[in-house]
Amino acid sequence: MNIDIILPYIQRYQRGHEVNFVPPITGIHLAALTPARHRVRVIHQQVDPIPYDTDADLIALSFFSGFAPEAYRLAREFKRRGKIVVAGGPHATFWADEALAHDCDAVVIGEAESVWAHVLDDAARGVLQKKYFGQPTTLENIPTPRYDLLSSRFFVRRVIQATRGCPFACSFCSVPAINPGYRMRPVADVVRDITAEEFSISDFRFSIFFATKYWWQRKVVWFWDDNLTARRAYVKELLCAMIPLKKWWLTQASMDIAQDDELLDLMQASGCIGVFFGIESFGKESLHTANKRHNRVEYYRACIDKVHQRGIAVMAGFIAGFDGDTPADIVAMADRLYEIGVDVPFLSVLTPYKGTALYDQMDADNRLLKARGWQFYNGYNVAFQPHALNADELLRAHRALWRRAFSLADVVRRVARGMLRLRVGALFLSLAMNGFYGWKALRGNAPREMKAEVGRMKDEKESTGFHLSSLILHPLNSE
Ligand code: B12
Ligand code: SF4
Repeated sequence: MNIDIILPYIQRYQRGHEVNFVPPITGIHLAALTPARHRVRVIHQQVDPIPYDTDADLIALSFFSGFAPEAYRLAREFKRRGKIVVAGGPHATFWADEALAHDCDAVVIGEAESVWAHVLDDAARGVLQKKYFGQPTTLENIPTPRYDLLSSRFFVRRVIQATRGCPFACSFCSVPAINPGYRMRPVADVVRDITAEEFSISDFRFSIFFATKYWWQRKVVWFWDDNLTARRAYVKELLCAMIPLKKWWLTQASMDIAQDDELLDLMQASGCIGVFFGIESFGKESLHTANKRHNRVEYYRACIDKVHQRGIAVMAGFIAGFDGDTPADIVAMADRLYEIGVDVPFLSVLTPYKGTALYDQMDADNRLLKARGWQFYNGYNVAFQPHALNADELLRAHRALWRRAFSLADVVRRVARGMLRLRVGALFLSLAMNGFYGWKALRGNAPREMKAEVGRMKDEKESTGFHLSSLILHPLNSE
């Protein structure tokens, strides 16, 4: 069969991305799991046009909740063209019946490894079932992602996964439900993927730009793990194996790594340039209700200092909309994140995803804004009734925080401070990411405010006049 794996996308900024930095790993991983007898392509709607006239027999859709309206529009388009449509990923896993009701022929619930070949066999034989339940398998014998299938528009290409799962259980996070337990790939397999040279030489066009880009693509390794450092013995073994590879690498980790000097030293020695911490809030009560007990406000600065002592940049996620948050608290985060030393902030709005304790609580308290479609679940919009303020006030406070944190003054002061304490790769990262967001802020290209009706997307005009807005009602409306 011919298979197109599509990752639907709805633009999250008013005028799109100026640069597309890092691709998801999901599509190229699923492509690698696809038996070799099938021809497979990977299309990221974020950068690639949708091939409506494809010769594919089967369309595999992988999407987050915030992109579900577009995924369902595409399912309908491809269904009309006689294709078999299979859905999977974090949204379809929790809303399988909804996906089936929106023109998907089958849904893979959970992880693909144990069932994907079986789904394809069934599809080829015309006996596709509606639901397949992917069991969390061991991570041995995972093939190298199909980097060769990535669009050259992504600046970083080496995305990789060494572990799955996270031992914590934060109330707003669906990782423990999506990837239960904590599983690790053999270190040798991870090293194999880090060193796989599959980047297209056609990108190398004898110009300084492409030579730089090609070098950067080989140099940088971005771990898309939920929490790479959770098992210390494992991560230390991995980092020892990475030292000779001389890469620059980045990952997500929890703040407790700051207590492990040996680990921090190994991170430095193996070329770590950036670590992402989910700091989330400066409110003790918020951290408590979020079950984020491993974050201690009084130690934020000391933890970040420890990472900076190794020249590693700190990226950090913050969430606006916890019950204790006032608009003033939210906007004040811009200064507070600078004070504790964050190099690159990521600023989200609290979002109740299915599969989380937060969702169950909001549902029980009747706080889900049921008239708002899935596009409100993109991390930058409000999908629930906040406690201390109303939904519009929360949105405005988030946008004020975003504009403040990425103002020219804040961007410059973060990068300037980095010059004194970051290693070369980390400084490069801080410059690139702050530049990326700072340029957006300068152009007024802020996160997009979703409406009950999403405006026409670039690809819609290529379709047959079907309007996204007819799909975007929240399924809870019908309950
Ligand atoms: C890496 C990551 C990112 C990266 C890359 C984003 C990307 N587009 O991939 C970054 C940091 C950019 C990111 C950003 C965001 N993320 Co994120 N991210 C993750 C993370 C930690 C790992 C995902 C991953 O790559 N896993 C490895 C791959 C191999 O596995 P996988 O994607 O899970 O796919 C497996 C199965 O799901 C299944 N599968 C998936 N798709 C399909 C399709 C088919 C057809 C089949 C058969 C099977 C299948 O098979 C795969 C192999 O087993 C997950 C947590 C998690 N454990 O899922 C959150 C997660 C996916 N992110 C989430 C969110 C909310 C976001 C943001 C909206 C956050 C924000 N506030 O801005 C943004 C959206 C940005 C964007 N443009 O897409 C949520 C999604 C919840 C939901 N229901 O939508 C998750 C689950 C975390 C959470 N908070 O609960 N994220
Ligand atoms: S520490 Fe991070 S990955 Fe783990 S449950 Fe909390 S938010 Fe999710």
